[in-house]
Amino acid sequence: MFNVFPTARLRPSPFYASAVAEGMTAASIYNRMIMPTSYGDPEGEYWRLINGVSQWDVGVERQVQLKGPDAGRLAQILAPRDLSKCQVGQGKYVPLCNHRGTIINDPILLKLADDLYWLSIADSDIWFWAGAIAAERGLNVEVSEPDVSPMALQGPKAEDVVAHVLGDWVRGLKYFWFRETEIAGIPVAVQRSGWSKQGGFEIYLKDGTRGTALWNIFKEAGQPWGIGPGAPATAERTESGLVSVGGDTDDATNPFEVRLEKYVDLDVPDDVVGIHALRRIKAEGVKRHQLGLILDGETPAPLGFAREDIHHRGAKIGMMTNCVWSPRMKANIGYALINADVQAGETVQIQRASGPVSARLVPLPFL
Ligand code: THG
Repeated sequence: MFNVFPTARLRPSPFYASAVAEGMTAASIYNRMIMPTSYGDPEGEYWRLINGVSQWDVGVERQVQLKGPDAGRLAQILAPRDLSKCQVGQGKYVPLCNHRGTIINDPILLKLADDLYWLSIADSDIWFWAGAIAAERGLNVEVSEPDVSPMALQGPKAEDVVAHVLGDWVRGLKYFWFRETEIAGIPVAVQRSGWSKQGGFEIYLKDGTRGTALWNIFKEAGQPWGIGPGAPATAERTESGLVSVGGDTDDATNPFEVRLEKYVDLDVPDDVVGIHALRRIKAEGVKRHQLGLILDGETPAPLGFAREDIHHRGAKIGMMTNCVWSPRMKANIGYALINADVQAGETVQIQRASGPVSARLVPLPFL
């Protein structure tokens, strides 16, 4: 074991002390922050997410705030998805692309007011990007990072816990919709969202000094439902087909290649960043696509993010971007990013460090 020293550039989240107190045993770095990834019982943490309710420090999902008269215009310029009908209190999943149509982030956009938006980002620096584009386009909008940190409650029993704390109105929240409120005087936004397909909520803490207090309120309220600490789970998200931008994508991946087509609207205005490239890519047809892989063998392989080559009939057709043991499928599963002419149903060979392994290509999601 070694010690991690949080610094101004390796920022702990407001829930970091709680994560340590809960017995955090592993962490990663995301958005130049510490992201707890395990509490010592990966299998138990997985089943708690599938069957119960799991509490996550996801303060690394940092917010890019757009504020001012042109906030809505900037949001639309950044996102190749039609936002014209997005209402105050609504969130939307928006792939962000560069001018070549390459996906650079996939935040949840929250519309807090006509002149106030947050982009709840994945792992890349969007403040520079948004600020530069706003300035180049001469927009009247301020790009900043607010004091806002998400904590997630995920799993089939999350709704009962959140309703116990906040009231039954949360049961009526639609997917990605949110409401700003207070919990024991702590300012929060409560959204039906989270990086799993097991259902749940995210509580966006709006005062970084109150992290421990907020954590403990949900920890205590969740006792009757067996709440416990956890983290975004590679196994569950892979089974569920969720995309991890930067993990499953490379520096040439467009949204069509990784099943995000339904979040792209090609008829957004011409000033949207990347839209010309996306229209051209769509017209020419995508060269690669993302499929699931079910690997041969019945013993859990080590977690893999190595981007191993995939071969089909003796030729390299692409790469495996992640690989994890699925407790529900009892198999090692992963994602393939491969030539679009090789379809589900085919058998391929993955060039693993331990030697070649056969795998079957299947549609996503697995479950
Ligand atoms: N919550 C918050 N911020 C985040 C994430 C989150 N920022 C980083 C990262 N996760 C952003 N990426 C995603 C990816 C997928 C989803 C949410 C954020 C997601 N997708 C669903 C799906 O693909 O099935 C639903 C999308 C839809 O239908 O609109 O939930 O988790 N605060």
